[in-house]
Amino acid sequence: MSVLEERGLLSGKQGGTTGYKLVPVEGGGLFLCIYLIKREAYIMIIVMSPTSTQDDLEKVQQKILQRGLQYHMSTGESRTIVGVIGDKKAIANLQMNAFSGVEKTVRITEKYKLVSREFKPEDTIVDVGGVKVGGGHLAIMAGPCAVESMDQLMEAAQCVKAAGAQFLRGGAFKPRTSPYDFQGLEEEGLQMLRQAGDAVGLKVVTEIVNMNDIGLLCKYADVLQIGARNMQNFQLLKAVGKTQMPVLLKRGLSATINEWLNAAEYIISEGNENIIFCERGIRTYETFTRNTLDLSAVAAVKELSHLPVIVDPSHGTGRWQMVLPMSRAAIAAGADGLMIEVHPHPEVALSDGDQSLRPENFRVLMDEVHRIAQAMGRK
Ligand SMILES: [Mn+2]
Repeated sequence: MSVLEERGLLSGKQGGTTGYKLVPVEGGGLFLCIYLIKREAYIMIIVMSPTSTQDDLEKVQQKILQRGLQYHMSTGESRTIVGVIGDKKAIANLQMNAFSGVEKTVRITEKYKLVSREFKPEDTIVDVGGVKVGGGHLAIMAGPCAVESMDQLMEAAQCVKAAGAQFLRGGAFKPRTSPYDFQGLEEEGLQMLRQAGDAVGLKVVTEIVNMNDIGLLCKYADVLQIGARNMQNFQLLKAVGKTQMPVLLKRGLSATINEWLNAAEYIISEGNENIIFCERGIRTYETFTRNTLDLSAVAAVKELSHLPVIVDPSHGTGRWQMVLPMSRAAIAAGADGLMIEVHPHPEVALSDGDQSLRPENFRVLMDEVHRIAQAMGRK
C-alpha cells in the first residue's frame, strides 16, 4: 500500500478516472501522476528540481493552500512532485514557475488526459504476447482485407510471415458500405485466423463491430481492431476499455486528431492503456485516392500522446501502386508500424482487391521499409 492510500488520499486503483500511477523516469526515480478526473476537475503537476530544498517545498505548499487548492505529494528518488488539484482559474494564477526550486509545471488542459504525453512523457510500449509495439519497435500487420477461406488465409499468412511481418490481419466481421457486399465469415473466420496465426507464428488482429461479440473476439484474437466507422461508438470503446486486450484504434473517416485522441481516452479511462492508433486516411475533396492519407497525423499524435501510432496506406490510398511509397513515407515520418492488405490473388479478392499487394510486392515493401527503419536507428 502506498503512502497515499495509507492516508486515505487515494484509492490504489490503476486505470480509471481516479487514482495514481508511477512512471519510471530516465536516469532513475519515479514520476508520480495523480489523477482525479471528475467533471470540471483540473490538474497541474509541479516538478521540483533535484537541488531544491525543504524550504523551497514548504513555500510551494503554503502558496497552494493559501489559494484554497489541494496538493498531493510524491517524493521519488530523484524528484519531488507536487500534484495540485482544484479550480482552473486558481491554478492558472499560481505562477509556480517563479518559485525557487521549481523545475517546471505541467498543466493538463486538454479534455483527453490519460492518453496525453503531458501525463506520461515516455512512449508506451504495447506488449502483444511478447511482440512489442511502440518505443522504437517496428510492428508490421499484414494479410487480406477479409477472411475468405482457409486456403487463402494460409497462403497469405505464410507469405507475410516469410517477409517478416509479426501480425496477421483479416476481417471476419466486415462493416461494409453496402449491405449487399460480402459481410464476412464471422466465427468461422475467427477460427481460421487463429489457426493460421498459430500455424505460422503470427499474432492475430481482427475487427470487432459489436460489443456483444467481445467474449468471442477475445477467444480468438490478440488485438481487437476498432474500425474507422466505429471510432466514436462510445459503448464499444468503453467495452474494450474494460478488457486488457490490445486495441488498434483506427481514425474515423472524418475525425479530427482531437476527436481521435478523445476516442482513445474513452478506452484508457476504463482502465485499458494497451492502445495503438492507426491512421488510415480521411475524407477530403480528392477522389483519385480512396482517402487522403494524413501522415502529418503521425507527427501530431507522437507529440500529443505517449501511445504508439501505425499507418494503413492500403485504405489510406485505395490503390496498391501507392502502398509502397506511402509505407516508406510513414516509417520515415516516425510511425511505429504499418498495416498492409496482402492477398495471394488480389484479382479474385472478395473485398479491397484493388488496394491489396501481391506477395512479391509485399516482400519488396518489407525490404525497403526495413532499410529506412535501420537508417533511422529503429529496432
Ligand atoms: Mn479492407
